[in-house]
Amino acid sequence: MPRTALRICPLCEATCGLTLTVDGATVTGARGDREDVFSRGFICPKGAAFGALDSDPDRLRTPLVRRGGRLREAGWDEAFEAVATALPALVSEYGAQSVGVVLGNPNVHTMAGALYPPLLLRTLGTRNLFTASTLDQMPKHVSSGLLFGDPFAIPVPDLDRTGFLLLIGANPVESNGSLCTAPDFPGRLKALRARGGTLVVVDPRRTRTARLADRHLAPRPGSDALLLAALARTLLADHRPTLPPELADRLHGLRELREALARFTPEAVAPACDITAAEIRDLARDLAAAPTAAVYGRIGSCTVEYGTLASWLVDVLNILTGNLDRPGGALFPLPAAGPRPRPGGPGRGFTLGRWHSRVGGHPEAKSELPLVALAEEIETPGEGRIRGLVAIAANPVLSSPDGRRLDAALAGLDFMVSVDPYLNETSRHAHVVLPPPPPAQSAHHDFAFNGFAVRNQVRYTRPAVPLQEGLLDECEIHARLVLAAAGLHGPAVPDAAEAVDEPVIRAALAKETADPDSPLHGQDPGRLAGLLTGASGPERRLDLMLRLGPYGDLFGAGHDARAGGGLTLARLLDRPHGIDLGPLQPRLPDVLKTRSGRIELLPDPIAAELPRLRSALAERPAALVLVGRRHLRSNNSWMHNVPALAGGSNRCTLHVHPQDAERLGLTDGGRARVTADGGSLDVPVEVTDTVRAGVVSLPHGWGHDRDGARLSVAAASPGANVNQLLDGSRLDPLSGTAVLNGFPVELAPLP
Ligand SMILES: Nc1nc2c(c(=O)[nH]1)N[C@H]1C(S)=C(S)[C@@H](COP(=O)(O)OP(=O)(O)OC[C@H]3O[C@@H](n4cnc5c(=O)[nH]c(N)nc54)[C@H](O)[C@@H]3O)O[C@H]1N2
Ligand SMILES: Nc1nc2c(c(=O)[nH]1)N[C@H]1C(S)=C(S)[C@@H](COP(=O)(O)OP(=O)(O)OC[C@H]3O[C@@H](n4cnc5c(=O)[nH]c(N)nc54)[C@H](O)[C@@H]3O)O[C@H]1N2
Ligand code: SF4
Ligand SMILES: [Mo]
Repeated sequence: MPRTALRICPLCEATCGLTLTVDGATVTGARGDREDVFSRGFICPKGAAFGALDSDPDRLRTPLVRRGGRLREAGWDEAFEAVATALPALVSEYGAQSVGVVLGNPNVHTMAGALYPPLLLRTLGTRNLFTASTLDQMPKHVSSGLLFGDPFAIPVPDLDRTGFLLLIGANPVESNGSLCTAPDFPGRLKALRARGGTLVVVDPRRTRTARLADRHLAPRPGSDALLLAALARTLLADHRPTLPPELADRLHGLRELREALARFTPEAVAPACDITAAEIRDLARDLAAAPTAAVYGRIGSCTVEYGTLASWLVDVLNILTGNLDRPGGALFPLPAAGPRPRPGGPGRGFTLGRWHSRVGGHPEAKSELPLVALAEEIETPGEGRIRGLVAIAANPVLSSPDGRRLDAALAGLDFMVSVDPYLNETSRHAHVVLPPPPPAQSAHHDFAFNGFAVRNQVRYTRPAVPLQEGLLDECEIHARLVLAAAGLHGPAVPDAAEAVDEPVIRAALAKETADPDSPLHGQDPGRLAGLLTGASGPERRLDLMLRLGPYGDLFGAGHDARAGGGLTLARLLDRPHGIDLGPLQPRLPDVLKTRSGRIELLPDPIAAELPRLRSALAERPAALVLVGRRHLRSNNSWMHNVPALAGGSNRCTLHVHPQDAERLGLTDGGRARVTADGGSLDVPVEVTDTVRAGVVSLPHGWGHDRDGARLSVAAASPGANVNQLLDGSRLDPLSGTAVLNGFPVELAPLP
């Protein structure tokens, strides 16, 4: 008998609630959960394909262990034993830095990815941490760290209430949003326009999002920092908006900011941006005049040469227009499983470059090193060379620049373990592959995305399908990996949850009860631990975080009417469609953790970067640059194996403007050779005026033509790996983020 079960969708940042139809252990259908407190029934084609993805026959169902050079199916004990033998041996022989850790994007879409990697890193003691952030949003973490003192204090546009939205380098109609969790982002944009609000999109392509907009500006890629600097300068010089006193009193460096931006007049930046000074002045005027407004930038403003400057300027504009931290502007969410707000005041601040990478001398940011530096850290001999690697939910061979080099570097590792459901371009190098179960068999709570959600709410779904025989829950895999990193395996590990999760719970409760400002001060941590409910280690940890969180019951000392008297896991389980916690509220000054206790408008590292931006005014722009794009039915590098999502317009083609096509002798449906720093690719051409002249676009995540992977559908239409055009030398220096957009290319027709 088919039944239904709820599952929060883990396939993009929108976190829609799904109602799955389940027959036995098979998901036969998925629709939007109309009663979900946040997504209200919305679903996209990826969510609708949940069942096909869940039952993809290419998913690994047993661990793989390399024996005699070949990966062979193995049991879990054998797999963990191999890890527990190899990793500690490397650490004892070559030191902690000899093991690197790579964390890929899906870690923010699983509970395991939120709960265990910090423990793994602590156990290994390595500083060689590389994540997808340095291919993505690290510039935003750095700018928030510098402005507000906390790299996670990222304001999100108040999508449902704003009167004016300026979207920069984001295409939420295809991506469904990022660092702005909003199920049905397209519907929310339409609602903004329907209530008389204004949508302005800045993108070198006329995207589906741009087509919804009142105004679309198509600047030259990579020039956003200049455009934003000119907007900020115009606001300061011509509009001088009156700031709400709560905000004005908390600013530090306004005068210095005005001086630092003086040279970025609309006239000065117009040629580099290829937008007229009048258009820039009009936009500044409209932004200043809007009753409420939010400025929001994403991939196209981050993975570019001046990514940190652009990310910083986005919030400078939110501040200068008085829109930071007010309804309708850009606000800081308050997630249910996050910490309770503490009174603001001088904090520890945010520091970059507390250590540097061994070979390239790249500064750390948020304890991470640039992913583009991974290959050289493996290749270059000497003390501290990476010889072992733990890769969790990561496919850097495709997602990071110069995959060919990384491919060769990975092949030379002494030991590599991948936690991945697929044998793909990256995991094929592993000595041990630990596959998580299909998503229907995992519980879900969004630890990461509720911190970026446009509405405070909390939801939790238990596994929709019981864990099938022979599989291990991903939390259990991570817990056993932590133990294996410490050399423990087999009979030495009777209960991984007990051994790994309970110490975390005890430590958190010990800290809480020792805090004189806590209502739980002086209580017995052991007694409190005994009050936790939950069927597993991760559930008990979730219960703890919810109870100690901003809406928590504080074990009886707290109260919140929305959560039925104070949030607990048990109360959340009673509300399977989630609990709405209301619209975002102002949170200043509590979020501030800068040393001054104020918003640092012009932090030193930013001031030191501005001369480089000024020199960009004089540079001659490249004739042709490349940008990426995303397709609604795709997701980075791992969703090309589902027939229901493949094909149609979801193809790896090079978009070329008709003028460029004519100039270069390219034809629609023909082929071209693209060449850049890292090499050449031969790709099919699609002539379209959705890209501006002087810009071509190729999506990422393709290039499934390597031997040894097991992706039968993807391999049939492999596409080309755009990141092979890069050699990894182009970086946003402050954040170590790869420049993936707006780099120069050359094009030639192929017969
Ligand atoms: N040129 C260019 N390159 C880009 C981008 C771009 O815009 N342009 N975007 C960048 C961005 S924003 C990102 S985030 C990165 C993403 O790059 P990565 O972090 O490498 O992530 P994915 O490509 O999504 O690959 C995810 C891996 O996780 C595995 N996986 C899927 N589900 C699970 C799961 O539940 N558990 C585990 N353990 N593994 C799972 C998949 O099989 C796959 O191997 O790519 C970046 N690369
Ligand atoms: N369907 C789908 N959804 C996804 C993903 C996916 O791969 N597919 N990936 C997920 C991930 S990991 C992320 S991080 C998010 C990303 O979410 P978004 O940032 O919304 O993603 P993109 O569609 O890459 O939008 C970036 C836009 O920036 C534009 N752009 C490029 N260069 C520049 C520039 O220099 N200036 C300006 N102003 N614009 C520029 C591009 O043309 C593109 O339209 O999407 C998530 N959602
Ligand atoms: S928008 Fe994102 S979260 Fe919602 S159904 Fe689609 S993939 Fe899933
Ligand atoms: Mo991303």
